Amino acid sequence: MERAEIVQEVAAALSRAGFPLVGTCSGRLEEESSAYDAWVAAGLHGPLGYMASTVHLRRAPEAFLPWVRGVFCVAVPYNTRREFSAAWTGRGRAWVSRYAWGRDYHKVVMAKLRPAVRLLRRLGHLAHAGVDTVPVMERALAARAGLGFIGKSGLLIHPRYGSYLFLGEILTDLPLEDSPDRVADGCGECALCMKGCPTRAFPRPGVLDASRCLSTWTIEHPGAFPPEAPAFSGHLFGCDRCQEVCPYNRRAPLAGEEAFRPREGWFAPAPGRIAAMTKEEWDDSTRGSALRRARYDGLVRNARRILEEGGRGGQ
Ligand code: B12
Ligand code: SF4
Ligand code: SF4
Repeated sequence: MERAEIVQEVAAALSRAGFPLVGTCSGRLEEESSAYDAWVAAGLHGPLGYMASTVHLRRAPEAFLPWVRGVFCVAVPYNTRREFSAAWTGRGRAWVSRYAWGRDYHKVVMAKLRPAVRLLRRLGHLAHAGVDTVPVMERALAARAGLGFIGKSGLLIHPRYGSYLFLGEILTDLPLEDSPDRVADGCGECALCMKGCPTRAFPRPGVLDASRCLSTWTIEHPGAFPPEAPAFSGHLFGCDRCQEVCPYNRRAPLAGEEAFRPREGWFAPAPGRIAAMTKEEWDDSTRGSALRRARYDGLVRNARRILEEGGRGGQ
């Protein structure tokens, strides 16, 4: 089969699996990898030690798997319901980022990638799927594949679907090219995400200081908080503020994926209820959810911090 035919077949398999956005890129990221080096050199990865220790792997997919010659990039929207966090945290409820409302996106997206991986392998090619699970720069790859532009929020934004997108990829030995149709920057004079960030985490447009981001502290950081940790302002797990204010998300269509709908008990919960949760209750109610990344201790710790900051514990 000709290369163009294989690309068409694989792209069709990905569309059938439920990805409205599919593209290819070569995996060469010279400019972006210098930006990444500069980000780590400036210490902007903060407490995310793994972002510094894997720099050499993330410079290009080929550094991770030497046989990679091309990448199929995909995105799937998770814009479910439209309630905004500010309204709920203002009423004393705790906010769970909407990406964690439903079934763990790693599992959902990986399952959708599998048929295309199998197809590539049947056609005699090496293929390895990733959803935030391989050390590659997913946003930079997706931008090169024509899936969107990188906004001042640092997120990949599609002009129609906005930024509530999960990204995934299939690394392959099939040589592929960057999309000739890159999406042009669409931020213009807007800077709502930078102004809307509760912790002022953007030192420059598109550049995030992870040591200020609430996602880092509420999800990634284990144990007690050092004095430099910012106030949580009602955020229990992750944060959506820089996305909620983005005009692209305000007009984006809702996602059709059933698996991303909020699960019982985790949409804007009362912090008092989470702080008092037993390990068994946590285990039952978070099975198959991305919330497990913060572990039981992390979620209870976060809820206590919200209460200490003055969040109300009522039901
Ligand atoms: C580490 C990480 C985090 C960290 C650090 C975030 C960060 N901005 O780096 C923390 C824990 C804070 C985090 C938070 C979130 N994350 Co996160 N995260 C990642 C991860 C694992 C790596 C990101 C990374 O490489 N960072 C390093 C920086 C340097 O890379 P970068 O921002 O991609 O920057 C590139 C471009 O922006 C560009 N660039 C940036 N600045 C400049 C400047 C110049 C001059 C140039 C030329 C280029 C350039 O080049 C850079 C590469 O060097 C990715 C998955 C992956 N493997 O890619 C998910 C990922 C980025 N996260 C994701 C999500 C959903 C989130 C949250 C929304 C979750 C939440 N609601 O709480 C927040 C959003 C915060 C934000 N505004 O970015 C999605 C983003 C989807 C999208 N539409 O873009 C990803 C892709 C996971 C996925 N598979 O869907 N995340
Ligand atoms: S996720 Fe929240 S804390 Fe992090 S950059 Fe966006 S608005 Fe700021
Ligand atoms: S809020 Fe404005 S500046 Fe920020 S990403 Fe969206 S369009 Fe760009």
